[in-house]
Amino acid sequence: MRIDIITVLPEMLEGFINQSILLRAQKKGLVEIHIHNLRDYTHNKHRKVDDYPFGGFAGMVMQCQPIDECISALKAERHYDEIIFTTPDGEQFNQPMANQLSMAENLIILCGHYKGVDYRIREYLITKEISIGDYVLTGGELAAAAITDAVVRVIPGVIGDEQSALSDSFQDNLLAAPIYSRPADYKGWKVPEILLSGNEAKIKEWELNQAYERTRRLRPDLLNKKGE
Ligand code: 6GU
Repeated sequence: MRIDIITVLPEMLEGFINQSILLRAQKKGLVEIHIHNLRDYTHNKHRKVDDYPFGGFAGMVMQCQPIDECISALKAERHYDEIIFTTPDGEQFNQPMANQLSMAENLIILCGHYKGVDYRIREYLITKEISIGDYVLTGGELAAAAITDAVVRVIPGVIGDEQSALSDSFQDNLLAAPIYSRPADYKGWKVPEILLSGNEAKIKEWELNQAYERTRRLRPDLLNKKGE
């Protein structure tokens, strides 16, 4: 899969995508992530990408031309399954959306600046608008990073033990059970006895009960979604 991210703050994303699991996924050839600096698509001396809004409103607006030319250049090379715009008024991102996007061949993510993008971009070029939650960030870069991370990690082969992506919290609308490592007793803080028993069936049963108990207590809303 290939992800093209368009931003005015490329450094913010470069660091993020070249670390840890995202870096390894790229090295393994499971994903290509390309960051595009929107300023490279301007034609003015100061590489300016925004201008005053019509109507006398406050703030600045990212103009159509650089965004259109960047997206057009990408679309001339390959077909894109979705052209995503990150914005707080988009559809709320969740695990099913990440799973679905992970099956795409090519994605564009345009990092939005709220109020700040000429609406014609959204009307004519964008196919999907995504928010990562009900709060406002200064820009869409952090949202693009979150989406990229969640999408890439569910691509088969990205996480060593494939089971582990499937058994995540939210994959089945259940929170994960608690997990522990050695030592079994640290300063008197003990690991649940059952996990040391070697009884696989009992351990599985404990894990599922814990998952239900934690979901009921912390995220009862998820139980209503089960089986949806
Ligand atoms: Cl996608 N962008 C911005 N600027 N703020 C957000 C967001 C996106 N999602 C939640 N808050």
